[in-house]
Amino acid sequence: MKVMEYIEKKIRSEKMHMTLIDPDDQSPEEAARIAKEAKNAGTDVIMIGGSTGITKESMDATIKEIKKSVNLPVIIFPNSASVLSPYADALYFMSLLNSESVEMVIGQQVKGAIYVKKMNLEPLPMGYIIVEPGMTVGKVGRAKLIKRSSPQDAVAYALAAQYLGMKLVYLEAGSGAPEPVPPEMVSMVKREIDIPLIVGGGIREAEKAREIARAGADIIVTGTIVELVDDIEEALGKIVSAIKD
Ligand code: 1GP
Repeated sequence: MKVMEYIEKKIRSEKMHMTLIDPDDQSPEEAARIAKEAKNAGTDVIMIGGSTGITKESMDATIKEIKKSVNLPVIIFPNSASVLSPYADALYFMSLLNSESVEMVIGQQVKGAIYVKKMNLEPLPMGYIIVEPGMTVGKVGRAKLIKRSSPQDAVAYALAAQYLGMKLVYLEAGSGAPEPVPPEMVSMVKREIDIPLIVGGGIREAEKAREIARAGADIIVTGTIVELVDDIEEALGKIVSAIKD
């Protein structure tokens, strides 16, 4: 089954959880161990990416090792066209819609397109929208951050993504954000769009995850949490059960 089909089918009956692993933060073997524990905790997809420092070598090696140990779909969450890997199942073919840099909106996509074709990667067209505080990705991506107090701006970007034919919208507060995207913003966006809504950045507690899922996120992404706890399976398990409740 194609990854997009898997996502569309799954969110008809439940909320999804995706685990983001930065290939730059640990060895490929360690990444595979994290992926395995995340799978045991009930995560549905492994996303691979990060804002800085990633090489194609670490991307390839990490994905290969993860694919050896878990049979979950692996999606590349790229920060540029130079980190694509043929070992993944799919990649977010994403545009940072609220960036001031044309390179982030369409430049890297043009550079990467032919490689996506050659590597036979499934592209998942996604509109990426960065909300305050934005953290590193907000800076690196030169985002004109959506204000936390202006959910209507997030709605406008999300609708534009849908009308451009994108299949997913991702509201991002930035990895390690002190607070996730406000639930009121999530619910306003969800009310107006018909495509699946992904929310990530700053989600470390089960209660917050539940609140955001209830507000209307179809997919919750967590990354940093796995670096903060000793027992990944237990910590992620709580988040996953909270959103799938
Ligand atoms: C970053 O949304 C993801 O793109 C994950 O954020 O690391 O804060 O969980 P965290």
